[in-house]
Amino acid sequence: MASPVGDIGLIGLAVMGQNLILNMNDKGFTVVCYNRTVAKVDNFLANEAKGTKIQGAHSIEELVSKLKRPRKIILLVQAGPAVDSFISQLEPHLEKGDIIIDGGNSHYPDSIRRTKELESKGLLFVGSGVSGGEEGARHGPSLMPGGSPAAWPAIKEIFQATAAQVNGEPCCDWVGETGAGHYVKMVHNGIEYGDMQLIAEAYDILKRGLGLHEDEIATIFERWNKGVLDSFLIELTANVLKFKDDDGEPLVTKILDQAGQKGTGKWTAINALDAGMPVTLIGEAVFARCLSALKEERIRASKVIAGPQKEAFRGDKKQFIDDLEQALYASKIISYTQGFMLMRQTAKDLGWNLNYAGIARMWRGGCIIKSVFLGDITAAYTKTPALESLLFDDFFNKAVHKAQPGWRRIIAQAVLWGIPTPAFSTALAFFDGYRAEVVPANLLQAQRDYFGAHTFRVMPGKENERLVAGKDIHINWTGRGGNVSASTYVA
Ligand code: 2AM
Repeated sequence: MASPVGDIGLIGLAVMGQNLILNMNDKGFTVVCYNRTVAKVDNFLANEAKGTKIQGAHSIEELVSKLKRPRKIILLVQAGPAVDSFISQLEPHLEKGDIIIDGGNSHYPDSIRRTKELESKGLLFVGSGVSGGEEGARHGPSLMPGGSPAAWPAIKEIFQATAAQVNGEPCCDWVGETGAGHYVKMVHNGIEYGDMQLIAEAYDILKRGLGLHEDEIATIFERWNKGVLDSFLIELTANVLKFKDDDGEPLVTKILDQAGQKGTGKWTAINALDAGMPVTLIGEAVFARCLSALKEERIRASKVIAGPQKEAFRGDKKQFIDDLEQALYASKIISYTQGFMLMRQTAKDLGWNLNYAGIARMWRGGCIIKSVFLGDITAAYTKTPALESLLFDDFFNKAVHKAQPGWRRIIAQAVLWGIPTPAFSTALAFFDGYRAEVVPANLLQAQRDYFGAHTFRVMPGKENERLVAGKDIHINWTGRGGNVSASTYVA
């Protein structure tokens, strides 16, 4: 039998799979493809893959037999049971050191489980985030591989060549252990929710606050796209705003204001709650979509709940628009600060060594949140790999200080207008809380101890005979009831 020619195998010939195969083929790799509905293999070979080096297989056995060792097989199938089904079909045909890669939208706990299961059988597993949609898959996605570290040297060349390139650097690097690749993809999607919500709030302020037309707003976004906000989502928004329906009206004004969601933002918010990390902006972005979905109820409420009297804007419009740019920028800095805080905490909880500079670099191109801004985050984490918070980095610290006055003015004005800015506002609330040496949690602790004998600790410097440092103290606040609380020092 002839020696195998395939550099990599790919199972799943839906659009993402087909495009990724064509992309890898363009980069000079020989890809062998397979699909559950086998007719799709022949169809693909006779059409999109015609005239390429792409090979087909009509069974799992044939697929495996056509691959060079260690064998590398990417699954691009529906997340869930289909992935497990293909893994168990592949296993009997694979040998020690072979690599199964899941490039689908799997939830990271599944990837943690699959890494452990396959490693226990001598095989290697990679769960890779793939971002950038069909276009990205075809011409260069952001690839976020994590899983068995031993797999990385074997797949590095193919992955980095296939990924988007920014300034000659691939938007793909090793993310970390077990489920880290799919985890980071999930956080990417959460951050995407936040970025989109911030842009939507800026649009609302410009439209309902300043009373601007979509064409004028598009021009503002185009200008912003040349500055600190330079990003795919800002560019896309300008294009959306300019797009006209057949009657000349901006099409966006005819779209029902009820946002859908597929769940990755929600997963990120749930993870933030589980990790105990204040990732408030993504949370608000998810809730804003939930509120939007209550269309019928909002219509009823709009008839019976009045807001403030609408007043025309009498200030300096140019200054206001510049303030808004700064408000968006500062809020975005907060959102990414929170996202990286979450990744750090999860890495700690799960024992992952995450490559933060690498993560920012992977997101710089190929994906929905790609931006110039991510280059600055890459620089911050390259300079200080163990950076505790983006706000401690000089560049971002200066940026947020510069943005602060305008950011506050925008939120104040929006509040007076009655225009909701959940993402802008929560970013500022986080900022003010984060920079506060003392927050009113002293009172929360007193309340908890008052009603539930939950105890508290003494503030350093305020110790005395009954308020002893390092002890869980309970006070009998009312002079009634018991002094008892579980494992407590009773003062
Ligand atoms: P199909 O073409 O045979 O439907 C996206 O739906 C991809 O996932 C397709 O390649 C599809 O294969 C595959 N897929 C979806 N559910 C599957 C399952 N339960 N088992 C195997 N493949 C599945």
